[in-house]
Amino acid sequence: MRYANSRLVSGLFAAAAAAAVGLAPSTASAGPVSLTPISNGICDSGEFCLYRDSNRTGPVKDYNQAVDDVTYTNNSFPIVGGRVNDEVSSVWNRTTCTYRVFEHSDFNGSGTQVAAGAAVNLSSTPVGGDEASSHNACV
Ligand SMILES: [Ca+2]
Ligand SMILES: [Ca+2]
Ligand SMILES: [Ca+2]
Repeated sequence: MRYANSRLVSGLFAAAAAAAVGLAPSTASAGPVSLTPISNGICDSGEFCLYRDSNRTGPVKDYNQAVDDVTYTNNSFPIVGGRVNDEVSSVWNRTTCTYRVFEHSDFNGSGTQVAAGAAVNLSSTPVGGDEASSHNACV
Protein backbone atom coordinates (compact mmCIF):
# COMPACT_ATOMS: atom_id res chain seq x y z
CA MET A 1 0.00 0.00 0.00
CA ARG A 2 2.81 2.36 0.93
CA TYR A 3 4.52 1.51 -2.33
CA ALA A 4 1.35 2.23 -4.27
CA ASN A 5 1.04 5.60 -2.54
CA SER A 6 4.59 6.61 -3.40
CA ARG A 7 3.88 5.74 -7.00
CA LEU A 8 0.78 7.87 -6.89
CA VAL A 9 2.76 10.74 -5.36
CA SER A 10 5.50 10.55 -7.97
CA GLY A 11 2.79 10.41 -10.62
CA LEU A 12 1.33 13.61 -9.24
CA PHE A 13 4.74 15.25 -9.26
CA ALA A 14 5.16 14.28 -12.88
CA ALA A 15 1.77 15.79 -13.68
CA ALA A 16 2.70 18.98 -11.82
CA ALA A 17 6.00 19.18 -13.67
CA ALA A 18 4.21 18.70 -16.99
CA ALA A 19 1.77 21.45 -16.04
CA ALA A 20 4.66 23.75 -15.14
CA VAL A 21 6.31 23.09 -18.49
CA GLY A 22 3.01 23.78 -20.20
CA LEU A 23 2.67 27.04 -18.30
CA ALA A 24 6.08 28.42 -19.22
CA PRO A 25 5.32 29.40 -22.84
CA SER A 26 1.94 30.94 -22.02
CA THR A 27 3.56 32.98 -19.23
CA ALA A 28 6.18 34.21 -21.69
CA SER A 29 3.61 35.12 -24.35
CA ALA A 30 1.61 37.05 -21.75
CA GLY A 31 4.51 39.52 -21.64
CA PRO A 32 4.90 42.50 -23.93
CA VAL A 33 4.93 40.75 -27.31
CA SER A 34 6.08 43.91 -29.09
CA LEU A 35 9.51 43.54 -27.48
CA THR A 36 10.19 40.38 -29.46
CA PRO A 37 11.55 41.17 -32.92
CA ILE A 38 9.54 39.33 -35.54
CA SER A 39 11.43 38.14 -38.54
CA ASN A 40 9.06 37.20 -41.36
CA GLY A 41 11.53 36.99 -44.23
CA ILE A 42 10.11 40.09 -45.92
CA CYS A 43 11.93 43.43 -45.84
CA ASP A 44 9.19 45.79 -44.75
CA SER A 45 9.37 49.55 -44.39
CA GLY A 46 11.13 50.43 -41.14
CA GLU A 47 13.25 47.27 -41.10
CA PHE A 48 16.92 46.51 -41.48
CA CYS A 49 17.48 43.52 -43.74
CA LEU A 50 20.27 41.12 -44.64
CA TYR A 51 20.17 39.31 -47.98
CA ARG A 52 22.05 36.12 -48.70
CA ASP A 53 22.61 37.15 -52.31
CA SER A 54 23.63 40.32 -54.14
CA ASN A 55 21.26 43.09 -55.22
CA ARG A 56 18.72 42.27 -52.50
CA THR A 57 17.97 38.78 -53.73
CA GLY A 58 17.75 35.40 -52.05
CA PRO A 59 16.68 34.68 -48.46
CA VAL A 60 16.15 37.68 -46.17
CA LYS A 61 16.89 38.13 -42.48
CA ASP A 62 14.79 41.11 -41.38
CA TYR A 63 14.99 43.06 -38.14
CA ASN A 64 11.81 44.96 -37.33
CA GLN A 65 13.42 47.00 -34.59
CA ALA A 66 16.53 49.14 -34.39
CA VAL A 67 18.59 46.64 -32.43
CA ASP A 68 22.26 45.73 -32.51
CA ASP A 69 23.13 42.17 -33.42
CA VAL A 70 26.51 41.36 -31.90
CA THR A 71 26.86 38.09 -33.76
CA TYR A 72 25.09 36.39 -36.64
CA THR A 73 26.50 33.04 -35.56
CA ASN A 74 23.21 31.55 -34.33
CA ASN A 75 20.96 33.28 -36.87
CA SER A 76 19.20 31.55 -39.71
CA PHE A 77 17.09 32.94 -42.51
CA PRO A 78 13.36 32.87 -41.67
CA ILE A 79 11.12 30.47 -43.61
CA VAL A 80 13.86 28.99 -45.80
CA GLY A 81 16.56 28.51 -43.17
CA GLY A 82 20.28 28.42 -43.80
CA ARG A 83 22.93 30.20 -41.79
CA VAL A 84 23.29 33.98 -41.92
CA ASN A 85 26.85 34.34 -40.66
CA ASP A 86 29.40 34.86 -43.45
CA GLU A 87 26.67 34.46 -46.09
CA VAL A 88 25.27 37.97 -46.42
CA SER A 89 25.93 39.62 -49.79
CA SER A 90 23.69 42.69 -49.62
CA VAL A 91 21.81 44.74 -47.06
CA TRP A 92 18.90 47.15 -47.21
CA ASN A 93 18.42 49.73 -44.49
CA ARG A 94 14.73 50.67 -44.48
CA THR A 95 14.99 52.32 -41.05
CA THR A 96 15.44 56.03 -40.45
CA CYS A 97 18.88 55.75 -38.87
CA THR A 98 22.40 54.80 -39.95
CA TYR A 99 23.72 51.27 -39.40
CA ARG A 100 27.22 49.88 -39.39
CA VAL A 101 27.90 46.34 -40.61
CA PHE A 102 31.05 44.49 -39.56
CA GLU A 103 33.15 41.65 -40.86
CA HIS A 104 33.42 39.97 -37.44
CA SER A 105 31.28 39.53 -34.32
CA ASP A 106 31.10 42.24 -31.64
CA PHE A 107 31.56 45.02 -34.22
CA ASN A 108 35.10 43.92 -35.03
CA GLY A 109 37.02 43.73 -38.28
CA SER A 110 36.34 45.92 -41.29
CA GLY A 111 33.08 47.83 -41.19
CA THR A 112 30.90 49.88 -43.47
CA GLN A 113 28.27 52.49 -42.83
CA VAL A 114 24.81 51.95 -44.31
CA ALA A 115 22.80 55.15 -44.42
CA ALA A 116 19.06 55.26 -43.81
CA GLY A 117 17.30 54.06 -46.96
CA ALA A 118 20.47 52.71 -48.57
CA ALA A 119 20.86 49.34 -50.28
CA VAL A 120 24.44 48.08 -50.48
CA ASN A 121 26.28 45.13 -51.98
CA LEU A 122 28.81 44.26 -49.30
CA SER A 123 31.36 43.04 -51.86
CA SER A 124 31.87 46.70 -52.78
CA THR A 125 32.58 47.70 -49.16
CA PRO A 126 35.46 46.94 -46.75
CA VAL A 127 33.28 44.24 -45.12
CA GLY A 128 33.30 42.07 -48.25
CA GLY A 129 30.71 39.64 -49.58
CA ASP A 130 29.94 36.60 -47.42
CA GLU A 131 31.85 38.08 -44.48
CA ALA A 132 29.36 40.08 -42.38
CA SER A 133 28.98 38.86 -38.78
CA SER A 134 27.46 41.73 -36.76
CA HIS A 135 25.79 45.12 -37.02
CA ASN A 136 25.41 48.19 -34.89
CA ALA A 137 22.06 49.99 -35.13
CA CYS A 138 21.56 53.74 -35.16
CA VAL A 139 25.21 54.74 -34.90
CA1 LIG B 1 9.65 41.94 -42.06
CA1 LIG C 1 26.06 35.42 -50.08
CA1 LIG D 1 32.58 37.18 -40.55
